[in-house]
Amino acid sequence: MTQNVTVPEYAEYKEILKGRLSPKRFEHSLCVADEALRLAVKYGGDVQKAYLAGLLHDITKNTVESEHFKLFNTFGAELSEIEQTSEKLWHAISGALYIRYLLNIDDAELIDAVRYHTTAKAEMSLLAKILYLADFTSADRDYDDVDVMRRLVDESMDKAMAYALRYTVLDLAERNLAIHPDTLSAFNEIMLKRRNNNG
Ligand code: DGI
Ligand code: FE
Ligand code: FE
Repeated sequence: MTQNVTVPEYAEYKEILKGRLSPKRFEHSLCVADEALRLAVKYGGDVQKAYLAGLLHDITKNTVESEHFKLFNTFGAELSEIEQTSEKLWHAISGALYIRYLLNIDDAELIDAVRYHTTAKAEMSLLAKILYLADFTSADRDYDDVDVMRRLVDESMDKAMAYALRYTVLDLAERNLAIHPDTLSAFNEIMLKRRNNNG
């Protein structure tokens, strides 16, 4: 496990999460928090913030449609057509609102990391990348190439971002799902960066 790094217990947040999430999703949140902490230690991020972002990132994942839209309306979030029609994207938007306004966590970087943890975007902060990748490599994850993803995330953040975004774009295309412009921006950014670095 992680060496000598301590983070607060966050018992109150865990209680709130337990009340809002299925047992499996609660377990996932704890695993993403642990993995985000590990990556923050490895890549020099803010360990406490990474853990908290991991813990809270899916806070509205098991929320019914009406509650998502209540949060959007109450806090003035305007959704694009693709956001309105892609329900998997709702929890990232409503989750950021929930954390900012209902939990009163006034930390723009943490809120932004949660907001973009599903689509990614260009010019992500270190914290946002840590959360995005921790969601792919947390201990509870079990998809075909999770071992490749776990190897890459320990090798280089850029390699891991490139692999994760390629995986996501291919998966969405294969399932005939619309690809969010933020996902494509993140994909293009990392592919151009790798091309330039490779000469
Ligand atoms: O909430 P998790 O399951 O832990 O993971 P997540 O927040 O990364 O959500 C993954 C889901 O989001 C997966 O079903 C694919 C979907 N998704 C990610 N990017 C896009 C997307 N769906 C659409 N339509 N467009 C995207 O760009
Ligand atoms: Fe999520
Ligand atoms: Fe998640």
